[in-house]
Amino acid sequence: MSKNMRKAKMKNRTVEQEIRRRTIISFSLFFALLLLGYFSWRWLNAQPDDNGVPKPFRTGYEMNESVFRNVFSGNHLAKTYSKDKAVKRVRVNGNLGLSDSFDYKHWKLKVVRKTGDTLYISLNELRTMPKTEVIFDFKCIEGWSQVTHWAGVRFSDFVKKYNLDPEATMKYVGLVTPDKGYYVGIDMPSMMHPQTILCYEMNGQLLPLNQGFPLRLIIPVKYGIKHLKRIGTLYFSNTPPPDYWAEQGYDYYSGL
Ligand SMILES: Nc1nc2c(c(=O)[nH]1)N[C@H]1C(S)=C(S)[C@@H](COP(=O)(O)O)O[C@H]1N2
Ligand SMILES: [Mo]
Repeated sequence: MSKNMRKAKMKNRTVEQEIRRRTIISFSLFFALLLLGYFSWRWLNAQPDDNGVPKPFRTGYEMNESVFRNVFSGNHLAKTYSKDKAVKRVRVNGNLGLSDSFDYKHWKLKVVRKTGDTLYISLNELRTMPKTEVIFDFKCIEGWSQVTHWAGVRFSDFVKKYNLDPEATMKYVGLVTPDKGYYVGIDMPSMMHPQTILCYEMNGQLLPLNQGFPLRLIIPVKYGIKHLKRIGTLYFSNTPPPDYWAEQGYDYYSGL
């Protein structure tokens, strides 16, 4: 068919013919997309399950996480504030793993080394180490935040002092309350971040019992759920340690 003939044919179509032609094209396209959608969905559901979701979703999520991790580095500090900006009445939120029967008089931090050996470290011993203060905007995933003032031992200093360098090459740190009722897993770069502290003071005084006395984690690069109160055991792992809120479906990484 020559160009001219085609033109002629088009001109010869009645309005009704043209409408019908376009309707057929639209419907065909619609059904083609419907089929495409249906088969993509079938394909997605046929993919192997990875921790409760089809693998492609997990892959997308991990890609996002890796972008975040690469942009993020120890040089990026969370914003800090002057002491007078810190609230005096610090909100108490969450008491999982803080059982009343806790024997605080005999507490020591238990650190499990790579070899399986354990260290037991008292609060007084930690207090002889250089003190690091952090005043930052503490954010809870429930939607509130407040500027609060904490102090303790920088985790990276702790690693040096107790010769935990082999452990620090591992991928994660796990933290558990003495009664094992609350537990978190944290990636090593976030643990080694200069603002991450094993914290024993709030507003210049030892922690109140409901805020983690004798020792809690303060990790400004993460949401509140990761700031475990009352550390009993600290250990190292190359696989993600169990995490209370991640098991309930919250983001494992929970970075800010
Ligand atoms: N042991 C323990 N630590 C915990 C929690 C908890 O329930 N139990 N809740 C977390 C959550 S969700 C938040 S927001 C912070 C709150 O810390 P705060 O009570 O000192 O404000 O603690 C975190 N650490
Ligand atoms: Mo929280």
